[in-house]
Amino acid sequence: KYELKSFFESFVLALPNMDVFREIEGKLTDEVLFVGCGSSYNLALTASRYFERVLKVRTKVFPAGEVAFEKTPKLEGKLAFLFSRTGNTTEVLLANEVLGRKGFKTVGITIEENSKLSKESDIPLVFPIKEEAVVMTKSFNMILLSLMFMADRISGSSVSPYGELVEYSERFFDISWKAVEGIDLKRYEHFVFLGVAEFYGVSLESALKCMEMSLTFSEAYSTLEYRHGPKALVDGGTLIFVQKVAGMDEQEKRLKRELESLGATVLEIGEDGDIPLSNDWRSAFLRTIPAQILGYQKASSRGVSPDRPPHLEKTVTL
Ligand code: F1P
Repeated sequence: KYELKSFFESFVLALPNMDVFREIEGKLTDEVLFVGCGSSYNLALTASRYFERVLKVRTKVFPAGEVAFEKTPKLEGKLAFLFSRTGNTTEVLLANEVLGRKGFKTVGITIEENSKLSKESDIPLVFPIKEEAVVMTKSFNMILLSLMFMADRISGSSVSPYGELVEYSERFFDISWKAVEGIDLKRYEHFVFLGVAEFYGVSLESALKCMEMSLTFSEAYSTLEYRHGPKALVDGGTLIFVQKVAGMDEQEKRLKRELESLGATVLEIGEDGDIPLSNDWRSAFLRTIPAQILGYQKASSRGVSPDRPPHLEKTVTL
């Protein structure tokens, strides 16, 4: 919790001296690619939506495996962001090679200075974050915060909400912890995460987190998509998190009523929600925290390790 605050402060101080920042700034005129695997794909998806929103750039997002084996539509543009916490995931490295051959400048976003991605990408962007666990948690939040902040700085939009959100992060963590602690987790074997736009990326990441950490069936949808089929699986063992968004109050209320009438428990994250938070898109970097806590607490209640899921390695190689 404390770490997020000190990381943010040092990132803000370092930003004006980052060459990478100026290089990126000058190359945002064409379509920009966002590429990654797993949590890093969810990070790419979430960041791309915010870049589109504030910088008015066109973006395309691909799982690295589709770029690596050239299964995408024709790729246009000059700049590609490649995300990999460890910087050694095979598909991301192959995607970096393919994009290089196609004339893209690649920005390698990672936390490992000595990784292949930081050496092989044209513009390495290495964040000073330490994360030992196999499952990616704080790197997701911190890298997302940094990229959104960068996008706002480049576009000249206000960055003051970040200060307030980072300030609120410790309380948000505590509130989320208590909210999850208040749930009888043994009752639930099905977790659902709903959100739109940036908060859809956050929901995908939330579901992946709960699945990896607690080995519980978890899924994510764009909020109203959930009514178009997936709700057939709702019962008393379903716990649903809705990421609230400005301008959809009425729809969210009706959805909550409907899902509760089917037996589900629904928790809302956002303004006037069960876990209160600003509805500003900039709050995206905090919105995975309730799921990270849920994954942790559910794993504890099942006696499994939230840090080391079976069959999974920190770096997935092909
Ligand atoms: C990608 C990833 C992680 C996941 C697990 C396996 O890694 O899929 O998202 O949590 O650790 O690898 P990376 O390319 O970001 O290092």
